[in-house]
Amino acid sequence: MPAGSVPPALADWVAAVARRTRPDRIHWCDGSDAEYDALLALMEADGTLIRLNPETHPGCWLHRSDPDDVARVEHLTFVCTRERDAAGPNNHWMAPDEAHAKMDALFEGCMRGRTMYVVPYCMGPIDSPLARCGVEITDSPYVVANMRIMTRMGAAALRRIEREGRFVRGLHSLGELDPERRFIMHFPEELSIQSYGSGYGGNALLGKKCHALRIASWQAREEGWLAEHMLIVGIQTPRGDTHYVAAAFPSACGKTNLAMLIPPERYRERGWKVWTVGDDICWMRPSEDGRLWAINPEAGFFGVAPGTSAKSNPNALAMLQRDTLFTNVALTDDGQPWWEGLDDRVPAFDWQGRPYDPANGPAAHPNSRFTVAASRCPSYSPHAEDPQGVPISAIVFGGRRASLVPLVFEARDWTHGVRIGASMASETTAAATGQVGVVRRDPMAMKPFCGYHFGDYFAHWLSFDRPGARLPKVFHVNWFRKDADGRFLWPGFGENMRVLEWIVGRVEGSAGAVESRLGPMPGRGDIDLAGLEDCDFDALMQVDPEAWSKESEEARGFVEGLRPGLWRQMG
Ligand code: GTP
Ligand code: SPV
Ligand code: MN
Repeated sequence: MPAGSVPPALADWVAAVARRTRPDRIHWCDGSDAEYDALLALMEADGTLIRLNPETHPGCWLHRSDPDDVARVEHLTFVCTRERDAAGPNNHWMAPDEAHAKMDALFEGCMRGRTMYVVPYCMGPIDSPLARCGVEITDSPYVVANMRIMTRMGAAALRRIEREGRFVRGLHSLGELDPERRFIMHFPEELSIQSYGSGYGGNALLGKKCHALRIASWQAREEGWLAEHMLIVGIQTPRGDTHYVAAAFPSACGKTNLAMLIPPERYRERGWKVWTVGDDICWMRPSEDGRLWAINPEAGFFGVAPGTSAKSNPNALAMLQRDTLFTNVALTDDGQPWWEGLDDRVPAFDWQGRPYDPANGPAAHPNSRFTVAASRCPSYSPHAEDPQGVPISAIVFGGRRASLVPLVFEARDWTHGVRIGASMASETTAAATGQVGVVRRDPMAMKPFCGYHFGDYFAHWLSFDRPGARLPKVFHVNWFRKDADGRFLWPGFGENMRVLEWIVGRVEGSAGAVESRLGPMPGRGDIDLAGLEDCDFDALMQVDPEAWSKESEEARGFVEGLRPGLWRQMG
């Protein structure tokens, strides 16, 4: 037990878990440097981590997952509410009693021979009224090390839990890493999570998707706020005003990249700056001034490695030079991390540790990741840890759509914005197991993360439009439209600044637009295209009326299938 007092409810729960799981030892995490170093040493000794080249990458480590455990598993993820309808058709559901019986059996004796770590953590700045605490019990030191980077973990969180009494209980075990014995269960009515059989990212770092989205979205609905799969970025104009934008893109669809965007030189010369607040999750709450104020509940980035380069995301690359955990990337012959899109070197070993052979597929797993402290990001906002959060001026929805969907358009008002968010669809990516590249409905990028019925979720979004509210403007973007030869029509990455400039201009009332059936859109003269002579703007903005009608009909059918009458309420 740690020095100082532990709330009895926490002590009792830890004791009960230990009786069931039978660990050899219990370690209460304090979050100290010494503890982190000891964990790394332990994992180096048992092969869980490989030290990377200390000259080029000091403090950096590589972890190789079990090859069957490299992504979230949506088909094994359940929301266990008393009433099936509360979870909605958007979630897999299991009755709480049945889920508990199943999980109790799996956890029985599963920590024999292992250490059980008790990880108190805080999602959000430790002194923020918007922040929430949890405790994850896990038998994976890799999970502990990641939680230390991704959350405010240790003694300070424990003190807050002691003060508040309330915390989300997360129980995790690697089990046998057997996909047949793997479940991620959520009990929102009990504020608890149980995860067995995976050590990977969103399945195992329970503060992230399980707590900060699935459980938090449930709490947010009860308490009148929003827990969203969104980045938060500050756009500073040449006049010195900073507008905060929250953007929901599905997994592996560009949140980290947009959050860390470096404006093209022409913009920098004029005084534009971009500040990173968060890259994956946003908690926002209406404040007394009528605006939505947002915090990033995380303290680190668990980002997609492939595609990250000095050209696409120099901020990310800079922070990955030290004190970073890499998962499932490839290795060069001198022990440096490598992935597709980084540079033109040829790696020596692939993500499974085999000598690299292109016949085996990509060298780095397509869902390989880095874990790094947010404070290491060169563009980290000086307001990222403000307890009251930052005020949101614009909400952007976006998906990965090879055809049909134009570069950018604007919602006519909030209710229309909710309809646009609810109508989102996107091609699936390697962030979850299953087929890649299939268009599926992913409203507000929350398909895998909303902890309750989507019909109730959209109604909750609509409820923010009330007297006195000063709601953000809503937009939709698509960086991923392709030409007939399969090439991206839009250069993306830093050049997305041009679209952000238009969005900020619309917020300030200075940018022009043309009306369209989708909503206002930039005309040729409304968006800065200087230097993009090769870019076919008309092709990017073109909307096929018939195909669009079909798409809208599908979205309407989807929304009406959730709760009849809901579509009409959406502007
Ligand atoms: P999660 O962490 O899974 O939630 O993903 P994310 O939304 O943060 O996605 P991320 O920014 O890591 O980007 C995922 C992939 O999309 C990477 O391979 C990027 O290189 C690529 N990508 C990001 N932005 C752009 C863009 O503007 N254009 C194009 N073509 N690709 C992009
Ligand atoms: C995502 O899949 O949206 C991620 C990675 O951000 S994970 O933490 O695995 O959910
Ligand atoms: Mn994500």
